[in-house]
Amino acid sequence: MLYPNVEIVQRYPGNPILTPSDMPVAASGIYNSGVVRHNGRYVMLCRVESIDISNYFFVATSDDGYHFTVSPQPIPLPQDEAYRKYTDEMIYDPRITPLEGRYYITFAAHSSYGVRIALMSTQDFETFEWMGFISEPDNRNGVLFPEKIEGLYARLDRPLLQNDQGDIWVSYSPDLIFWGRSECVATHGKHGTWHWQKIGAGAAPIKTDQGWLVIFHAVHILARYHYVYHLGAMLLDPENPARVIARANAPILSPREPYERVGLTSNVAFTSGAVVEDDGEVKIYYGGADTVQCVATARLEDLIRACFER
Ligand code: M1P
Repeated sequence: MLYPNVEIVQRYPGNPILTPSDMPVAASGIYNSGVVRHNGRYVMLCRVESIDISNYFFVATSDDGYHFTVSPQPIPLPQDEAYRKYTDEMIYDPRITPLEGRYYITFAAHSSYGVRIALMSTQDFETFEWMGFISEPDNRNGVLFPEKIEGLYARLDRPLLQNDQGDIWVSYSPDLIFWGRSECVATHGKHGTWHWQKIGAGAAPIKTDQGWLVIFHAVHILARYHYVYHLGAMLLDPENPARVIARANAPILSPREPYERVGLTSNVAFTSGAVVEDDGEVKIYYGGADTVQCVATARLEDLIRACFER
């Protein structure tokens, strides 16, 4: 099928908005960061990889959503053995969900046991409450919905299948710690499609009058094991998010610019943050090539239309 040559997602001309040289430490990458609006400002929780391949989360703030100032120190994380046991290899891809007056941060915690979803929360991005690991291995791309659904907290995540494939699932919880009633929401595509290998949820689902808008990443394989990470969009039933109402057939953004194509991992656009403005503009924050932080904008109504029309 041929799609009209119309881009509904516009890259910010000043991309990338943060690069390793903006970091207060010697970094090889700053990307896949979570972003929310807090007290009238934009707050980003940056995924930072230092030159010795250690991972940190730094807070960065902005008045306009494009120009960010990074705090000099990473946020404090637990130091005890119980935390280190499941995080000693990597922590990454923080996603932030505003929920009941707090901000809940889910992230991937990697160790020799595999990758799990970890949870912490904050009210002010100065002090953080560690809440625990909320999945078994192998699961990541976890993100909470911003409100309870049918009386339960809800999250999207991505359990890994064999051969590094994966689908988006939903689970429910009475207390954010114990999760169950899991159901598959959306599957990766057939061989040869742009979402052929795996898909994973991005920023916290956005509530719209058409359902929950989920901006996700989807991976296809080029040649022999060269992954290409695209961004896609889908709408989920407001009361039963296991039901997909509509899903864009084509990516809403694919690696094209040099900062998306060339970096530590080539051809990656990966989102974990989005902010909806009062006028209906959506700022989509995404990592470029596992190296730099980028932002693009779209109209909320265009993203919804893309789910139905593309
Ligand atoms: O290297 C590209 C991406 O690979 C992983 O994505 P997924 O969770 O879909 O497997 C993550 O490690 C992500 O951080 C990274 O950008």
